Amino acid sequence: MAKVGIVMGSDSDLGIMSKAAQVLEELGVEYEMTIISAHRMPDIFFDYAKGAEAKGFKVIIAGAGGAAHLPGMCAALFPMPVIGVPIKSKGLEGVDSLYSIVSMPSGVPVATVAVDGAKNAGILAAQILATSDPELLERVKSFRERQSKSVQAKKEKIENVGYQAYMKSM
Ligand code: RP5
Repeated sequence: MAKVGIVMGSDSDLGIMSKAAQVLEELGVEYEMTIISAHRMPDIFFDYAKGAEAKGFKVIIAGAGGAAHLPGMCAALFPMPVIGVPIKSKGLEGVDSLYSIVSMPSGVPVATVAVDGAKNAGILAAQILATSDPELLERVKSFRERQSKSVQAKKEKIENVGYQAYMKSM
């Protein structure tokens, strides 16, 4: 059963939101992904957010751009953690999305990642689930280990070949 719901306001968000799905796959976390516009289909949105707990979701990752009310309204209706992903908008570069999502009233938090930060949203969702899942915690630890090794390899390479050769090989 999927423990993470990934929802976004438009298919134009999918390129970014797919990064949350990819990292959850890498970490072996089941998710369910959908598109629901809180503004354009409010009744369907309401059913989704009200039914998410019964469906077995423990975390919702919600991405939206512009007047980005989707994550906040998920948090209003779903009693477990909601992670908001502000999507870069055409007019205001995602500052509108970020401020909309991060500015929740006291009592109804949304854990907000950076503009287009869907990968971190996926990692954070896995870390939340890992607090009660020792096997997932081990997978999160190995993910971080691989990440450290990858940066360490870059450090050694730039020190060995110099920045110009490094840049040519990028
Ligand atoms: C928001 O409006 C969506 O989350 C999307 O980021 C933005 C633009 O949507 P489209 O006009 O591309 O459908 O609701």
